[in-house]
Amino acid sequence: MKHLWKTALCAVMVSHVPALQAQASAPAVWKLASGYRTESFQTENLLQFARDVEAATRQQLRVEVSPNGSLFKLPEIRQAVEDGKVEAGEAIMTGMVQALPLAGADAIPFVVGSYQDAMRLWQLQRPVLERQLAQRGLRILYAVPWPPQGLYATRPIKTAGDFKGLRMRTYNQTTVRIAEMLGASPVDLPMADVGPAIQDGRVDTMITSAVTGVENQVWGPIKYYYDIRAWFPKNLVFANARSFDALAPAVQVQVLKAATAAEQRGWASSEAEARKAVQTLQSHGIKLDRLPSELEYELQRMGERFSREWVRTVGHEASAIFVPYYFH
Ligand code: PCA
Repeated sequence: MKHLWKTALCAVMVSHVPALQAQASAPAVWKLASGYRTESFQTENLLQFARDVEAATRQQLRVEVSPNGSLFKLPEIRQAVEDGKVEAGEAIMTGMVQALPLAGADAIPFVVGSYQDAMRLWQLQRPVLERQLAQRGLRILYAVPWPPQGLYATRPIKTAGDFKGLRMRTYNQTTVRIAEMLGASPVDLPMADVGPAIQDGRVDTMITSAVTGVENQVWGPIKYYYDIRAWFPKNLVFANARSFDALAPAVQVQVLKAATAAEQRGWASSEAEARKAVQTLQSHGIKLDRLPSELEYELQRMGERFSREWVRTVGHEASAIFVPYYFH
């Protein structure tokens, strides 16, 4: 009986093969929305991913990357992909915390101190996030971290009190909370607006990567950079699951292969760019300094407070990530 079933199933499958082949030969075009500018190492990696997909699928799938928020602004990208307005997108995970609290693990200060730690966190986050994104009809392609987040300031920071009243640039809900904890006033600005805001004196301090400081040429008003490695936020590249499922199986395989390669390449370039960027900041007269150990300690305590708040909002899934992160 079992055998008969199998034969019947095979017959059905065979009768569907021509349809599959017909589908496979219809080239698909994906729009991929990104909120970051073309010259960013993240976007360069994304463009390489698009070229790889096109080459590996012999143009069965073309991925058209629209950087710089030109299709959708950074905070709207996840929803746009979910709604099928575009087939794929790239967005920073910490910007998705409202929909996916687990993504917020990326911006808990002073938990992840190295690329190795960041990779360990990603390996624990990925399966859980994959399930949650699947419920929203999304599929993860890859993630790449920004270099470690350092502290920039127009004047020396020596005590926690020095943040009081400073205008701190923030880039999402989590960084706003951090600014509040420090007693600074948050000034929410997309990355592309950071340069002018600093030059016009609208921002006194910020926590972001050295790479972002270089891309925005923050020298001049910014005099100090503290390499505090506060967190390693990742950009996530993802697709609408229906769009992905509509691809021929062989094309799907190539997309995932190119995604794995993009992830590896992206992590390596993030690390290399991080080193270069700190030197560039210094070459433009920004002083690379260390915070006094007492302040470092206070910031650690603040990080713990932040993580308690986060665990409370996320619930048991938070421990599914942090228990193995800390104890294995
Ligand atoms: N650059 C982006 C996100 C994190 C980073 O290093 C920004 O500042 O918006």
